[in-house]
Amino acid sequence: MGIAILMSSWVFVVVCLSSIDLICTETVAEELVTVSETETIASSHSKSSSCGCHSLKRDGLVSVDREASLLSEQAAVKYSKRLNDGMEGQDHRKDCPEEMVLIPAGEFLMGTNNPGIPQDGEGPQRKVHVDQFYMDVHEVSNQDFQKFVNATGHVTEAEKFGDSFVFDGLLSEAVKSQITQAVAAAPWWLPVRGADWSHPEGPDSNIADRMDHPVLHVSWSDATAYCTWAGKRLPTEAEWEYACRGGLSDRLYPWGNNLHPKGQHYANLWQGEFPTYNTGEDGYTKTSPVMSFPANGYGLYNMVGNAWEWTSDWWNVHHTTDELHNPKGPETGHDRVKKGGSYMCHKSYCYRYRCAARSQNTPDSSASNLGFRCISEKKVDLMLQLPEWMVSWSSAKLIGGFVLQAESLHWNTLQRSTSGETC
Ligand SMILES: [Ca+2]
Ligand SMILES: [Ca+2]
Repeated sequence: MGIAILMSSWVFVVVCLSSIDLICTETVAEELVTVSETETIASSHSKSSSCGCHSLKRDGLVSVDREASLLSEQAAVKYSKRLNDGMEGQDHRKDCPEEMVLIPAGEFLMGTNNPGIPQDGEGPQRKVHVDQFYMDVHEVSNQDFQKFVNATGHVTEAEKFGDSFVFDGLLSEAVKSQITQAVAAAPWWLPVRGADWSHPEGPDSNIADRMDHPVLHVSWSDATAYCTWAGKRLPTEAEWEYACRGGLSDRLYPWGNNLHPKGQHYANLWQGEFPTYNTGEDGYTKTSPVMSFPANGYGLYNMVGNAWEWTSDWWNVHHTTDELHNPKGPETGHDRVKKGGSYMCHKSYCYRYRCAARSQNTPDSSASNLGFRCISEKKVDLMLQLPEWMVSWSSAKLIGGFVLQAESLHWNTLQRSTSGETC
């Protein structure tokens, strides 16, 4: 399927904040526009948007001056797992263990009665009971996903379609010069041919120096295939949010209500002005290692920030206030729920790095800020902890083949689109 056909059918719901923090939502059809050599993407954006988005200006690469870069590098060390755990100087490969942690059964207040973004369906607050489960302590890393691909031969949807969305601030000039289309309502998202999980910024990029960072450019179907292969599954939104809260009640973030306790960063977010200037004050202008920053009360890292995380629920903004046990969301839908926000989230634009916050994408969407983690009823470590040579290619291929066959039926019926969250 050609990229042009795909682009013309994509629908975007853009949520944005004006300069006075007025939140508005606009649904825009056929949002990909052709960019001529003389027309800037910013100008095409301003023509098509009337929800305050016009105040956002795109002026090329995110600029990080030298002084800011040095401060960012120092912060990256400060918020590394090794320093947090007093492990400085130890084997770097142990920074990213493939572990799960028990999330005990309990009840919690899901959602909020003081929504930061009401139209996302953050409220009303309701009591939910959740059975115990085990959860990956960190987002699935590139290293984890590499093992999956090696064992199964899985081809991601981004690879099948031949493109994925990348934040323009991450792209090389060589890649940007070949792009002729942009998302009018969110011009910092560019469809990049050849962008996929192992080439996050397009064909001239790789993941060699970030194997312990979250895997990106994975669709909901890719995430489901990975979890199935690992003997796990995606969390429901209720399970994810319960785990995010880390045993705390009715708090904004996994660690409490203060975004910067004692002046410290607890998550990889965006500091500066979105989308033009990221100071990297927290150490990272892109993704960070999956076990950077302090873990929450359950031992989970980066539940908010770093990479968005897919859940198994279909998207819906209307919720019952009845007490529910292990809710699984609507039975059908168009989009899947994602949680936690990413390194691109800033309060002025995307105040979604809260446990109650939520957003959505169609299941076949992929982007440079969207990943996942898995859960299971039983602790599963064996498969992923086996040395690669012990994972029989033939047996794993059979397992992977089954998954791929099942998923291919789903893929054939889907149109790729980016809807909802655009940050
Ligand atoms: Ca950051
Ligand atoms: Ca995350």
